[in-house]
Amino acid sequence: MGQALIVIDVQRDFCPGGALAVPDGDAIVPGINAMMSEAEAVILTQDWHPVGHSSFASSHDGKAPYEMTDMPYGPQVLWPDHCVQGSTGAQFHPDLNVDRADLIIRKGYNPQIDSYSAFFENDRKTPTGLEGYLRTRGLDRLVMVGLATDFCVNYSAVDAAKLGFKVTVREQFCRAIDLDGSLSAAWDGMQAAGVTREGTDG
Ligand code: VGL
Ligand code: ZN
Repeated sequence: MGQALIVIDVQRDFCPGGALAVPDGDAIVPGINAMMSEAEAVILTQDWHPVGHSSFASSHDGKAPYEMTDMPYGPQVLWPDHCVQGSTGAQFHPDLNVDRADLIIRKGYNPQIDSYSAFFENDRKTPTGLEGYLRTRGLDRLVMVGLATDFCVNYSAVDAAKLGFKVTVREQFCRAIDLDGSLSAAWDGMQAAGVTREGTDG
């Protein structure tokens, strides 16, 4: 059985200068490239929203970015418009070694449902197909890195652990948004789900 490196959403819009910039988001790129050269399998995720996506504050009258709304599937943070399909901001960071990827999985393309996790949309039940890909390739150990620690990395890691994969998050190759304590809540949730946190010394 094998190990896969899963690189979450290392895209221009999540890096400094982007529409939903994660502080220092680009600092992780060289280290991720180095990990890729050692990895058995490399999978990239790409946040990929249609224009007018329901997770955008601009799609809701009177709402500002980072406010909450109630979606049919539960509470949802509203974001600045970001990672619009085909836009420059949706591109991978220009220094990321995308040539090494075996699979690029896009998510968030359903206009009505956001998708933080690489495995399930935010309704927690619509699958992306990644689980089947990993299982048919026999990849049962997952190392996760990328953006943002407290949203897409967190949701992906927790879902993977719940599905029975052995999951490690490499903290120094992730960066967080950290809205209202979301980062510490994310680590608590990941640890409760059985995700291994590898810190700055790991
Ligand atoms: C993400 C917010 C909205 C992420 C994606 O990649 O963590 N966060 N869309
Ligand atoms: Zn998004």
